[in-house]
Amino acid sequence: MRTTRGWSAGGLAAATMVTVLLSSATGPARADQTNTRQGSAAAQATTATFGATADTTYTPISADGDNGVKTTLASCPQSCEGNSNGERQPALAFTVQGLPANATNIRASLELYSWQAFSAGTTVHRATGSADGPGTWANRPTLGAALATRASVAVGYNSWDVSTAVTGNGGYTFALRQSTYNNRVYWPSREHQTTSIRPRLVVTYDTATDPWQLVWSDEFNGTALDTTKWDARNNAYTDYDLPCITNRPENVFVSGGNLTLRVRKEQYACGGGGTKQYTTAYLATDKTNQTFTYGRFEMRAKSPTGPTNSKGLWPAFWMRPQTGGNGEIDVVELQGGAQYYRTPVQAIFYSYQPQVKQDHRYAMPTGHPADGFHTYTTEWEPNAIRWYVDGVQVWERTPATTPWFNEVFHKPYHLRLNFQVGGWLGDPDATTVLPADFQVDYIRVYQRTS
Ligand SMILES: [Ca+2]
Repeated sequence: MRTTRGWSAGGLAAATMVTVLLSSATGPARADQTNTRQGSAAAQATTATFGATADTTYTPISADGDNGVKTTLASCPQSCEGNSNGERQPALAFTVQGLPANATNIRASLELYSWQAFSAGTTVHRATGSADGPGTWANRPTLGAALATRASVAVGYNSWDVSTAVTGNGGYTFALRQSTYNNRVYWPSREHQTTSIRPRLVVTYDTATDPWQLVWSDEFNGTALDTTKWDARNNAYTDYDLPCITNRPENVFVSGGNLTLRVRKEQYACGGGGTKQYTTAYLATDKTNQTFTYGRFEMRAKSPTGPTNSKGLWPAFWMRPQTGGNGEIDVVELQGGAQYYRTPVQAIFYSYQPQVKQDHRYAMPTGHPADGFHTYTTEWEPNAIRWYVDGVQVWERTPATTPWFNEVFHKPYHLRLNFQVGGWLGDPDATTVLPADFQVDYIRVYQRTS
């Protein structure tokens, strides 16, 4: 084992990785899958009940359960006192509030209580206009779309499905139009002394509960690398690629919301490695003791590996056991050059000598890693490891696919971000545009709570 300056395991790991990726790159790409992230869509239903904030209380009739002042609504198609047009359409206003931003599948029912059963058909409409007052014909609401109809009135709460009208927080006014039964139907108003029979709007919604909870992240929103999280190798080099690794701002910096790993073409005296023709950056969390056993590891990044200008460039986000030894999880390898630029690589390693590994190339259906920011995610669980590109699952490994899964994937791993130059995929040539920036918007680590 050749030892590189300052550390050895990482260098050897990446060096042996390259050979195999080359061999697999010529094989047919696995068919793309379209699964979405697992475990992220569990829904929990919540019900909220709202009382009316206004209604067209009808007061003068002390009959049919009208037990006092402003305690009843009345509906009727005709023969209503004080209503020369013979029709009364009580209106009720509600304010829906407190629904969370991630509320989905919102359902709502308007519920009115009746003391008696009637053969009265009633239709609830969305309404505009005042719902506050005696409900006189002159002040009647303007009826909007019919939402729901009941053929009769039952004793107890009667409900109308108004889900199509209730879309979230906000004010909603409904009017009740009675089509049959030649008399009034009385309904307790919002001011009825018995609170348990007042009008209500029952709203039920789902909230997606994500079992993956954020446990660690670097959003790179400051002005300097957070050295409590990352160790930036300095004045180091590997035996498998060309550059000198430095922690200078010329090679690694945080600005504009991104971490940038920059490869430069320059002559640089690199310790015992002599003069190098390129410089680069290499970050890891082993020395900062940021380690994880299982979790969802996600990077949002823009790679410099475009179709025509990136030969010999190779950014990567990967993980290694904190104690060294066997095992490696590559969230993504973003290899440059015309042959590779569209196919981010997913990989796992058991050992380097002899080399035992499994890998996969995902051909992005449109675009490529250099055309903008993309997300690269690995979900590492006790019985499966899944890879995603832009939220689409592209690969999965399990103990069934990988005989050595259980031997190496149940121990703490640390994170690595590096930007290789040259090596087994070829060195930069005259077409390679330098400096080249590997821009990382964030690194996030989630772990399951359930
Ligand atoms: Ca950011």
